[in-house]
Amino acid sequence: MQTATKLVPLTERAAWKALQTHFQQIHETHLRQLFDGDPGRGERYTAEAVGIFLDYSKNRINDETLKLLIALAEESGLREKIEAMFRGDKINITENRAVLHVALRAPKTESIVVDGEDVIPAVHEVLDKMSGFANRVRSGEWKGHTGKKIRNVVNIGIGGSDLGPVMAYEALKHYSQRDLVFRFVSNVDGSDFAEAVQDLKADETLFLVASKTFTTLETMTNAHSAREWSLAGLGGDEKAVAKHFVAISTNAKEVSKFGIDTENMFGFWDWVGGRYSMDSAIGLSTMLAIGPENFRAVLAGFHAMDVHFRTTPFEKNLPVLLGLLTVWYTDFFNAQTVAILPYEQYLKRFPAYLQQLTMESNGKHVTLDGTHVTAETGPIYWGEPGTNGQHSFYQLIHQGTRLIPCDFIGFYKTLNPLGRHHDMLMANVFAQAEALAFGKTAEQVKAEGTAEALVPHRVFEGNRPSNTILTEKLTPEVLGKLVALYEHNVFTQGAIWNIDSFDQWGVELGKVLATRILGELESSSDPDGSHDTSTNHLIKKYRQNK
Ligand code: G6Q
Repeated sequence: MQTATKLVPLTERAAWKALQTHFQQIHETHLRQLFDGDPGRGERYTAEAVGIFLDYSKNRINDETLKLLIALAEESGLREKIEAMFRGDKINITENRAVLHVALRAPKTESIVVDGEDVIPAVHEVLDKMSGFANRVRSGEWKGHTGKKIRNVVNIGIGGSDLGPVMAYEALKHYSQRDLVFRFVSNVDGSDFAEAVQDLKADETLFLVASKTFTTLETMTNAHSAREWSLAGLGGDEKAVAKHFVAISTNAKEVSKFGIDTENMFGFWDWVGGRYSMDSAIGLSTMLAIGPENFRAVLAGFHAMDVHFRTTPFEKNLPVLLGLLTVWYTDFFNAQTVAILPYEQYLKRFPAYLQQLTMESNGKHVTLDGTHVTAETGPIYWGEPGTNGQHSFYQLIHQGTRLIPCDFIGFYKTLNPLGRHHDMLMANVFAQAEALAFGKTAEQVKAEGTAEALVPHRVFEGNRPSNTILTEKLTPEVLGKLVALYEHNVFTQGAIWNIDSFDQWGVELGKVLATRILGELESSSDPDGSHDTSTNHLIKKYRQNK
């Protein structure tokens, strides 16, 4: 195992200590005061790059906070860590792997060497193979076993092999080929598969089995059920598999074992983490939906943000600023969550996608050198698209007792202009962020003629922080930029906490835990009762009632 450069524990770093003192001075200061004392604040605390505008003025910070957070980033080795990732160093030390999602969107002219080999030519070879295949399917040249055109594409995968593809399909539906139907099956719950195929015909249906390892229980179970369903609908001829199944994997051996010709396999590499893989061959469903050219535009968007992250000074660096603000609230204000609030219906799965990206990456309790962290790590990410959330959980953000930093994401233009809809949507973004920051005082409430007894209920304390992210409209390129913005935001947080943001031992545990119990649920003889009494009882109850 490669070992990490030893860093001074986070809470002993000089900038951390300075931030602690500074926190005592600033944490009671209201955003109203910060704005009153600085007429230029709303324009000054902004940054814009690659067409993405960030207003971070409604955060509980001043120039000193920013200076100290940036000093913390420097002391935590963020600059060197960024370079190490882009260079292809094996920064995922617990799996001894490079972390090179940035190579997936690097232009052909770049060179990134891993274990003595430049990985860029292979990346472009796979992209070209995907493009050829996508063009054949989209044009109808690729025929199913009975000679029919493919009309339905079903992606089977879970976790990183599902959430990115689903999110990207939903986000870019506007650009999709509308005569192709896309479905996504992930859960081992048979209802997921049954519902996905219930109105489809096998002779027009193509399955993409997306699994980095090709051993994941859920995906393999669904893939085998898909194989049976497909063959049953195609007269049982095994040869049909070649026309109706393709694999996306790093494991050629298991792909062949399943019966998929490796000719129909799209590869990627161990240096692509599942949750960082939507821009690898795992994005084949996206490419089938929006076409190779649009897919390359997604990659160009990712790359533009990569270059920004790697080359821009921290004080103007969008992912760095977002990451540092999250550390500020998580570790000093003890905020436990971050709300992601996209005001764009097509981004309805973006918060779910970010949940995996952020929480699987930074849900860690030990540092790279194996010692227990000395400060809180990964906050809980959650959210829903606006304005829907406003009619439910925003209540708690406005008037509850917890501090919930919010990221509002809005667009200057809509993809579906319809009367006044878009102005109304955006008016809500600005109004919500304003209300959260400035609130409404008892005096203001009284001045509105509110009955005395109701005044406390109608007071909004304000001082609730938020970022507002604005960009032109939701294009393939912009989606790439937004995802990369959060990937590097996560990286920044992980660098400060000095954790391995790229392993996932908790997820690996889940992959093995159920296997033993499955045997006990299916066995004809009574299990030996060797679990705790609760688990033994639950197993018994299920066996009696199933
Ligand atoms: C992602 C995780 C996890 C993984 C799934 C699917 O970073 O490792 O979500 O993507 O468990 O794994 P396979 O692609 O190997 O089936």
